[in-house]
Amino acid sequence: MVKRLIACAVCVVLALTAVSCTKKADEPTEPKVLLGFSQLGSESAWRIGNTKDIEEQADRYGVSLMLENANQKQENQIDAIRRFIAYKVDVIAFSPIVEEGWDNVLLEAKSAGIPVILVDRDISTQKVDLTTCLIGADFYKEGVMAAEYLIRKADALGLEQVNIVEITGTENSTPMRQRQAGFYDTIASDGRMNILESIDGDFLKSRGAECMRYLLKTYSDTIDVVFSHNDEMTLGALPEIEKAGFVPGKDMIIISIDGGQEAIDVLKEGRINCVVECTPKLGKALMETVFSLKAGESVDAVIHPEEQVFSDEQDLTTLAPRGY
Ligand code: GZL
Repeated sequence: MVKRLIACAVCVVLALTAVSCTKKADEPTEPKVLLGFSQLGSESAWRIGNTKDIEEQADRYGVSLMLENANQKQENQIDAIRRFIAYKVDVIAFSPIVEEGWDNVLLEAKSAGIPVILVDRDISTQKVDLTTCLIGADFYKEGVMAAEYLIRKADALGLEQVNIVEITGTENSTPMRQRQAGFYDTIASDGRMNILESIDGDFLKSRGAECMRYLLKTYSDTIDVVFSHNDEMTLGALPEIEKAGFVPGKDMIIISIDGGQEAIDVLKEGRINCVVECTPKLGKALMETVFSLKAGESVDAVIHPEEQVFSDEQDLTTLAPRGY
């Protein structure tokens, strides 16, 4: 009797093992993909939203993510990329804090045969094929859309002279260079437009406040427009404008870029006039590109997300929550 029981138990174990082996053999096994991502920092709601989206999409797509935060230092990004190379990740992605200074480490990645995806921002190099593609906004177009809004606003108000102060993002970064170029190129043929001064706010709220204090002290009520390269700096500037006795959105036209919830809220309050959207939600496109590269497929050189403009020309009451 005991022998029969043992024989039955052995048959059951063998059957289960066979099923599990067969099951494993049949299961479609997605290739495990290891992505090394160097995030430049946590300087803004946009950046924090970008990091969150990349983590969520990696989880959703089953991508193993090694994410390192460089805390606004290029040398930390370079070190992280070298660690990813040593770790032999399948793909490297990073958001370069500035455009220059990447040739050596990207040549090392190329020698190691690891494809590199640029996320959000671009690099400037004389070398060819250091990166596979760029997934990020068309910053030049964002600058154009900001200027086009200002021209419409100046027309609507019948302004004959428009004095502009500009608070720029991180010097030598792609968004700073291209937002400024798009804005300047678009106002160049409009004789009313005059840039009083452009000053670097480094995409930081605290620097936005400092820059605005200096600009108010220097130009006071001659300022007609504040063009700020991101919401963080705009939100830092607003209290300084109010402390100086001016009504932002009325005494001064305030134009911002990113489109995070806090900026949309002050837009609805009338304290700013225009926010050009720059979506941080690049994670889905990144994961799809990672899988394409892993599968040996070709990918587009540049992937730009769709973006829009929010302003006091629209009814924003039904606008969905921004998520960043
Ligand atoms: C734009 C991104 C910029 C945001 C800022 O894609 O690089 O950096 O506009 C962020 O908020 O700091």
